[in-house]
Amino acid sequence: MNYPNWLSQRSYLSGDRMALSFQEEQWTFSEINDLALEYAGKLTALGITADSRVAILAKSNPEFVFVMYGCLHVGCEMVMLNERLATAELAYQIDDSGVEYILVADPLKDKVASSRVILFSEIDAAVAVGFEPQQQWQQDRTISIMYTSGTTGHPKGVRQTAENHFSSAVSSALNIGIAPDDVWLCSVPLFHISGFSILMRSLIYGMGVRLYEKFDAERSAEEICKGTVTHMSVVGVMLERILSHVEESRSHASTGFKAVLAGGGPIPVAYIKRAEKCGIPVLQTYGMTETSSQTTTLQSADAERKMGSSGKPLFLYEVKIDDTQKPGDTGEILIRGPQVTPGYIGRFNDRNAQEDGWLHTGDIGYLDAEGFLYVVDRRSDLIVSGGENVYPAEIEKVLLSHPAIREAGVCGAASEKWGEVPVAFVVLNKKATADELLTYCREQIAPYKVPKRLSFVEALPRNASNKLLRRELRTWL
Ligand code: S0N
Ligand code: AMP
Ligand code: MG
Ligand code: MG
Ligand code: MG
Repeated sequence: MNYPNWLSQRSYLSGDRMALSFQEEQWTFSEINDLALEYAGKLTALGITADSRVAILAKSNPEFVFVMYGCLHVGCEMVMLNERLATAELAYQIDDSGVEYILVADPLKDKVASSRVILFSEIDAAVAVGFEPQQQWQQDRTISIMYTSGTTGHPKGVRQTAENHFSSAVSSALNIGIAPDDVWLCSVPLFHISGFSILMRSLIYGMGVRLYEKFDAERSAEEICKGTVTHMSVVGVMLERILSHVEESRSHASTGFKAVLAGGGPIPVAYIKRAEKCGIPVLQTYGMTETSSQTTTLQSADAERKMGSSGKPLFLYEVKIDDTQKPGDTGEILIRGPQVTPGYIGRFNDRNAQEDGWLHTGDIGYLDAEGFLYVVDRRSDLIVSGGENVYPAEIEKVLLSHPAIREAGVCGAASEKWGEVPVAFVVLNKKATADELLTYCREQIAPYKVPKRLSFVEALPRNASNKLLRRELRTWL
């Protein structure tokens, strides 16, 4: 099956509706489509075709959206780079994905050194060639690729197809509902599926997006209380900061505000209770890069009765717990449905994303007797800091590459500010200070991955086969 071109079709069906607003500016769907066609003509002039794979590095602003929508028209695959990553981490993803070009917003140009870079200003300056968009999009076309780390410390590039995004948007609508005047506040990064999925919903529903380049808790609280937006996606840390502002100003959500979609990691029950007092409905969700956002979502009607649950699978999806007999039994969460990625690119190209048709998430949970999912533990060793994933193996690898470090172990520690943060234990083989080692880390990994604490120890906990016991490290905190 094919889809109509989402940009052309949306512009044809509801071209006059508000598509995007940013600061004081706003664009309708037909204006957005015209801009996307203009960008597609410029990208074509620069040599990008439907067979190309390009990477994009930018902050979440309209220019980024127009470049992406230009790419959507062209039909190339987009590797979405996380702007918080360090140069070496970006270089890995650029190399692994084998992209022809890297489209970089000018303020970030120092982050990538490659002859394949095309700056946004160069795209802007290019002379567009006439561009005829494809009227049909294939269902299995890869639209976006996002890197997500794994237990090995090597990030994997996850394919997200048109079908993945379409079924995700439709399933979300069947659960949350849509109305013509809905506006979704987006201040989660567009390079994460949390943000990108808002753009996909926008094109598929004809829904407006209120975009922020950077999360601003105070202004988000204002938009929610004034009802200038109807929905917003948040991770736990963002929700907490918004609640603090609403509580401080003794205000209340507008009745026009419908819900926050809260995910990316566990949302403390205390936040949900506070949100209720502020009149902010919270939809807790369990989703991931491999499923192009939500797989299960808890409706607000069940929020109190099923406190702590991430809800039921959306209409088209299935969830089961591996190797269990009855409700309440805990095991690995398995997922099946049209939102599940067909697989990876690059060095993990031949790695199956599914076994017997099911995505093995590595997350641990149970289904209650009514079929509500409770996530009780995350993928082995995964630390979620403010909605960003941190894998101990990735940090340990960097620490071990320092000449003064003989052994390194990293685990997550609870944090009031970020939910959880990485902390490191190291065994030295020659003298070094913690400052010196942390500076070394800062040069090679994103700031949120740099251990918040580094302790020197005599030895690390290991089992009989010398495997590091990270869980034991947690008892040292
Ligand atoms: C929480 C955010 C907004 C914090 O960023 P903030 O406050 O803007 O920080 P900065 O001013 O940039 O920096 C200040 C200092 O803080 C450090 N820092 C920044 N972020 C972190 C962090 N996460 N952890 C630790 N430290 C951090 C900076 O380094 C700086 O420190 P110094 O000065 O020392 O350098 C920001 O982190 C953020 O945007 N987080 C959210 C990211 C996100 O969207 N994650 C979700 C990823 N997962 C998915 O996409 C799948 C789930 C999903 O799809 C979903 C998720 C949520 C909601 C809905 C859905 C859905 O299913 O649709
Ligand atoms: P990512 O691939 O970066 O999108 O991360 C997805 C991972 O975040 C999941 O595999 C879970 O480990 C974790 N996660 C997402 N949503 C929840 C949730 N509601 N509760 C607990 N963990 C979650
Ligand atoms: Mg293509
Ligand atoms: Mg991730
Ligand atoms: Mg990440």
